[in-house]
Amino acid sequence: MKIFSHPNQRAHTPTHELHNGEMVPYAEKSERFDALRGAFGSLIESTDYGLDPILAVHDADYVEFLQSAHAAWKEAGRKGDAFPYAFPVRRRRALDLSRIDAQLGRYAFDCGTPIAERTWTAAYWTAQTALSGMVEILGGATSSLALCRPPGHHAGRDYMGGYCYLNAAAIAAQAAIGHGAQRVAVLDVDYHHGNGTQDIFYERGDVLTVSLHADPSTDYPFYWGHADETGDGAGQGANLNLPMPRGTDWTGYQGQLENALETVLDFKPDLLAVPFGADTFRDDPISHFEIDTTDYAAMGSLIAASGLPCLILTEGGYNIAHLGENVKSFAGPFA
Ligand code: SP5
Ligand code: ZN
Repeated sequence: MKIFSHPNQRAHTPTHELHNGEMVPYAEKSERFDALRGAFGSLIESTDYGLDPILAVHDADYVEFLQSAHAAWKEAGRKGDAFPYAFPVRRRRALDLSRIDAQLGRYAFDCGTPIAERTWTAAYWTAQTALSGMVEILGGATSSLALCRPPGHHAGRDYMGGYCYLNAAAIAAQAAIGHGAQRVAVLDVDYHHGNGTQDIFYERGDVLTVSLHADPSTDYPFYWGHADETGDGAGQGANLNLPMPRGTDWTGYQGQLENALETVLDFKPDLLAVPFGADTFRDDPISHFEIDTTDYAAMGSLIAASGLPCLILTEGGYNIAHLGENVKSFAGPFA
């Protein structure tokens, strides 16, 4: 299996996030990227496919915002990382405001996703890494692994959140459609609901989105990920959420994964994208599932047994000491 990444993905280095009313050290550290890369022997440097495949998913004004936000923040005389603090809530009319604080609120849905000096560079290369992995699949490989960091699955067409800026899985899925795939399935196995991916494809019948995650009535991102969200319009029936309670271990998870795979196979996709989060790990510092390192091999086996060409993309996973071995365990069963 070929494994893709790019050194620039390390460039994103926020220091803090707002968590439970306090500024705490940022959990999505660049050391995560070193741990991911360190777990694998031979890595391939991602190819640059440019902005077009990003703009096929994300709005141009949002992309321009990501590129310019930190410079605007500095120009306003601010120090450190750019944070939003005021948001245009329901029923506010759309306003195109230039003040950086108004822009940050417009394009963010939480206060845990700061923009640092080189956030754009790292997010851009995470997207290129996902695209490089997808090109490998489109070229006939049965699997590939994209070491994506910063992660992507919380980012929507025009918003960031949950440590995510550009939705790498969505960009890769859309690129596959652009290269002639008729149907693509996205099977999200991060601890948190993949709200951005769900949103991007919610009204589309050609991309199935399935997510297994902690119940959003107790866990982030709260406002998406409930079982009754099934898609809309042409996408009706093409979204499946499988929320699970805190404390879920592999025994509980396995049955839901089997249900998810049944839905994936019924959809008859040409290929599968799997945003994988090792934050379901029993010793993850911010999450509450009980999956073990060896369980990830069983998880990978079940998914690989679908026989579908599969792009794996990394998402969360905040126990840095175990991150590399957990991803390696999951990817192991794929040919
Ligand atoms: C991709 C992904 O897994 N995003 C998860 C975002 C979760 N954000 C809400 C939880 C924040 C917990 N922050 C704790 C920081 C401790 N240093
Ligand atoms: Zn997560």
